[in-house]
Amino acid sequence: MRHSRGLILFVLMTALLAIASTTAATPPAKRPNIVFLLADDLGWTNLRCFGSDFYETPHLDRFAQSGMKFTNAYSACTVCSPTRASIMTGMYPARLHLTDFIAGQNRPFAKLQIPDWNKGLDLSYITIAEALRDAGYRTAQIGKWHLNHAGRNAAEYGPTAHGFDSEIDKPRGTKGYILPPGGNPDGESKSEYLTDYLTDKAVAFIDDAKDAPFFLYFAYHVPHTPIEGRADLVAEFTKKVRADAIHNNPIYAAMVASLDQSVGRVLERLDRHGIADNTLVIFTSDNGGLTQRYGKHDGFTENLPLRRGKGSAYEGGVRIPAIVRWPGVTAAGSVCDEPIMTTDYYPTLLEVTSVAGDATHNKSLDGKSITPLLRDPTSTLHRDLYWHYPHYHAGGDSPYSAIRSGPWKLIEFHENNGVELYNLTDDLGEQHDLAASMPDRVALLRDKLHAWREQMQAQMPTPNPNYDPARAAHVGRGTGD
Ligand SMILES: [Ca+2]
Repeated sequence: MRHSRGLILFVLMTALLAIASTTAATPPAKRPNIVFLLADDLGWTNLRCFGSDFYETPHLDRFAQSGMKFTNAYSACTVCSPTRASIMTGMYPARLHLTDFIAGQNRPFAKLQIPDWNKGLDLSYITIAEALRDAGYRTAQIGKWHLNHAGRNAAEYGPTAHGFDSEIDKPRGTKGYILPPGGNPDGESKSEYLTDYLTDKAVAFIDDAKDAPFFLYFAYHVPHTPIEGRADLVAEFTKKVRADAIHNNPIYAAMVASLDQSVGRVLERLDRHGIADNTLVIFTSDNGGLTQRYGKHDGFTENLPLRRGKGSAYEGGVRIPAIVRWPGVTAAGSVCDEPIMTTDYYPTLLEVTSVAGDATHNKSLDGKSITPLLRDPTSTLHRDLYWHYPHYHAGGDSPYSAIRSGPWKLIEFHENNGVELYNLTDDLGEQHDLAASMPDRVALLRDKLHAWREQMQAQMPTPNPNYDPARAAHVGRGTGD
């Protein structure tokens, strides 16, 4: 009896001492590293863990299992540059007046004339890279930027002008995704496929920066056109094509596989250095998958069950995969259905890193921190989301604005001021336009959309004096990619 009482006391004392020593030994919280992985034109269903029936993404699937998957994640725009600007600034493209891919597309005889928009991200904005760098982070940009002012000195508006300590993109002489012969002599992979080359640079940066808080913004080119995969992967997927699958392009599958392998290598590097537990990793895309050009289905990929793809006002244009892992916060394998947008990452990253940022810039942030969702995926952000695209696009629709409010989505097409209304909970594929049967709901949402456009001082398209119905689809000079 006495013996057991003594043992209990001993155990209690040991436990108390252990707690005390743990408390005393806990170092001040280390600021987390940030790794932001951005795919280009990757559609909502284009990962296996988001429903692809053909593409293989084992590394991203495992990553999703270790973090939080967002099923209602949106790009701020249906094309590249504006979404990238929204990530860098936390603001809506409409507010930035940067609303199309740089340099955009000119339709001289279309019904509407597009506004005179900003073809570059002005230096007056404090990008997330600048905010983090000024707080002591090492910052690196690797891959595609697409925020340069067209026709001006690229270095003047490139990543290093916008807060990145370093920037690396494709080497000179690269054709599509293929480096010039001998173009990657120092790379770990020795591969002459662009994605592998950029991944070599990304892991080399992590090797070098592992002891400091760092922000790595790795913006892939895949799976954007040209559709061109690494030969061994194309051969592998060519053997696996199935006639009954929604996704059936082996070259596109090879590009997605390259992306997946790259994400695997980046995540492995964090593990190897023992810094994964102190690194927040975001994976997402900049717009939906490209499914058609000039009204013709191009067969590259599909976003089904979503309607349409890149360039379009429908969900296929703007709903994208998103996975976030914040170790110690996001529950492994969790799923969040609350809508989020690429504008949200700026305030989220400020909060996660405890960086104040620039007070003036922050007053105009349109995004909301998603940290409540990362802590509890069932919580809500209580807000509506908006899009404004006063442009024509080869992939899809004419100029439009849209709002998502709860399950409702209202699209306003500027050529005729017509509206379409969908309930995304009942009708994810946007097949049943409810506008005619729900005039009150339409009026409410249209008022909200117009009030938001006023607040943004959004640029509107105007009637085109050179409108020629016979030549409306003609693409003039000044087209970009
Ligand atoms: Ca894109």
